[in-house]
Amino acid sequence: MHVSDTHLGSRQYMIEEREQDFYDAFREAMDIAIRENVDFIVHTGDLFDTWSPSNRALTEFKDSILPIMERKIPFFLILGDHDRPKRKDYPAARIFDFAGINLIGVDSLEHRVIDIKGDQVLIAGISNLKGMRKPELLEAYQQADQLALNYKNSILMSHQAIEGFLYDEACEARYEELPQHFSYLAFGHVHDWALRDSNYPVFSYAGSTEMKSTNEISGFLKNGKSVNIVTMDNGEVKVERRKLQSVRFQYRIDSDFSNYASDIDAMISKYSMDFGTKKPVVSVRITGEGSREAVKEKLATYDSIIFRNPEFHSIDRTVEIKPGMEKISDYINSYFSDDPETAKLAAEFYANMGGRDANNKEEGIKWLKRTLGVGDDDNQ
Ligand SMILES: [Mn+2]
Repeated sequence: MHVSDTHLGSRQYMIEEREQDFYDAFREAMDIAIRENVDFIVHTGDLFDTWSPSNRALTEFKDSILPIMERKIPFFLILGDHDRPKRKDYPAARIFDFAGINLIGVDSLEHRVIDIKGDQVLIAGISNLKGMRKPELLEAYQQADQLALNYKNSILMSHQAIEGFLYDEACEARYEELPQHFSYLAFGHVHDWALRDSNYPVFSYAGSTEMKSTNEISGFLKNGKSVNIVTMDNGEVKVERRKLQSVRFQYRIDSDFSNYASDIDAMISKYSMDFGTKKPVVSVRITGEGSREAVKEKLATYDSIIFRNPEFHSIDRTVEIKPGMEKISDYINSYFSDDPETAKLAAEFYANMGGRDANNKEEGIKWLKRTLGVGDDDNQ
């Protein structure tokens, strides 16, 4: 089974129930592994939502893997960008080594060879490498490809953005740069499920098991959330999805003051069969002029739906929105996601350089020197 981006400990929208949802989805994934009688599990990163998960997240993880441990199902894991430790701490997942959680590829490419019913299977993994470590990544891919030459059945685990699956600015490698000799490329990082099985090797983003952002809603409505059940036979790979039933239904309504109520009713009649046992969470964005209080009162009348605080916009503005990346600070925060202090510094530096035009380099550097208390004084 290939599972990814479980983000245990995440609490979307600061709604209490949204923390439990991530635990439920992970537990369901582990149940599927047992039901499907899988030989082993690969998890391609972002197991936890942060590098320093809460005791609750650690406990939920432990409880969910106990049945896996009892059945001695091997569990291989790499780190994502969310759970890679900051500075010199240990990865949280390493606490569970005694339970058979095999964290590999933390600092460089690592591999294991396991025997499945007399067949040798190569499992290679490299944890998330971002930004300036990009050349290392391509080297690791080449190194991995050499290893794969010796095995008929092989899997590479990696947690990166590959061109064609996310907007280009965020991508760390091109599809053509991926190793060619593996049977299956198990990827994490992109939260929407994706599969390329028309050519060799078979490539897949298993996708997240719950929604981390409203940008995942359209992918969820189309494909649902799932894990991959992968069959390998003499290098032949077949991928089947198993949909997760516990995922909380979400929807996003973009409307105006006169139509929002009918849009909500249309959503209910179209999707109520898909709501499942959990109350759906609905985000509402309203453009134009009208009574905001009346909208809030109306939303409060729906007992069976959790509405987030509605978003109001007085003028309709069209901007190109990339997933989770509306502002330059989103790019900066994403790049330094494990180091909020540096992210803040970088954002301020950018602002002091004159922002988008960046024509005020001198001012920016002066500001930086002043802030860090280093270098020359202003006269030089
Ligand atoms: Mn993720």
